[in-house]
Amino acid sequence: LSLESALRGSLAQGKLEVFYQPQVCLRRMKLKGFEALARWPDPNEGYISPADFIPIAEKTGLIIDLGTWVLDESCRQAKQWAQEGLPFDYVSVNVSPVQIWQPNFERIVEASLQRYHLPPSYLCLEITENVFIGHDEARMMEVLRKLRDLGVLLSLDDFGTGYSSLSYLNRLPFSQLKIDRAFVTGAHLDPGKEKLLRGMVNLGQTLGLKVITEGTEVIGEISLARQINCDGVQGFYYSRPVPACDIPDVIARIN
Ligand code: G
Ligand code: G
Ligand code: MN
Ligand code: NA
Repeated sequence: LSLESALRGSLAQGKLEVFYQPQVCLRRMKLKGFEALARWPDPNEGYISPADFIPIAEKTGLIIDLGTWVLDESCRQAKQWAQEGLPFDYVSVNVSPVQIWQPNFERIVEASLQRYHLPPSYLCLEITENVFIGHDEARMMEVLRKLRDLGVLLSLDDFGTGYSSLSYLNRLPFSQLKIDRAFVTGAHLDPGKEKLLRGMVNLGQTLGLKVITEGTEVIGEISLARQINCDGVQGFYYSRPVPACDIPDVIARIN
């Protein structure tokens, strides 16, 4: 059985899961939101990493169905948490470049929001900056506008590693910037790295974006993020990605 058909089978049989990783506001010491991350349970290996199956899903087109499912399940879960009164602002869902360039992608997003009567501000879409490769800014602007008009938040993911252009950062309707963990890991131990991170945070905030660091794993990185006034941190220090049922405990530990 190829990995692709096994993945397709698991998706069809409802065997995929979504884990959630908190993002924390250091200024208020409160939970801000969660990133939704796909998980593929394997009877022998525990979980197969999305780093292994997302690229296959993208190559085969399966990412369309898989991504639609993750989005829908995340909206369902966000609505449930909101109804239970959990203190959070949004759930962030990764959107593959393959998904965003589908015609009418915004209809798919709208359908999930409506299915669960989820207010759109509870949903954030994480778009990796590589989404721009091979497309012009005008087309990108059109797609992002349609999504923004729904009322969802847009986050630029993996900032600094891909096809970065500071000119689009200034014009496209993102509300959040996620600094890739390559710039965060060990930044408290390396003055050059620290300056770069500080500069990236200032740049994002000057452009009116909320800035989140990824891969914030040890206390030194947390302290630095606080010192340079980052809007939020995500990483193993506060929590690994966990199943939805563990989230109330994680919040109780953070807030
Ligand atoms: O959760 P983890 O760190 O193992 O994820 C590895 C990679 O897989 C990350 O780059 C993450 O963005 C990506 N990924 C995880 N879940 C999804 C998903 O639902 N959709 C897309 N497009 N990427 C995902
Ligand atoms: O590319 P994306 O930003 O979607 O990546 C999310 C991935 O980062 C997930 O696979 C998640 O498991 C991983 N991740 C989250 N926090 C940490 C961390 O503190 N350290 C490391 N090494 N990886 C992390
Ligand atoms: Mn992401
Ligand atoms: Na990233």
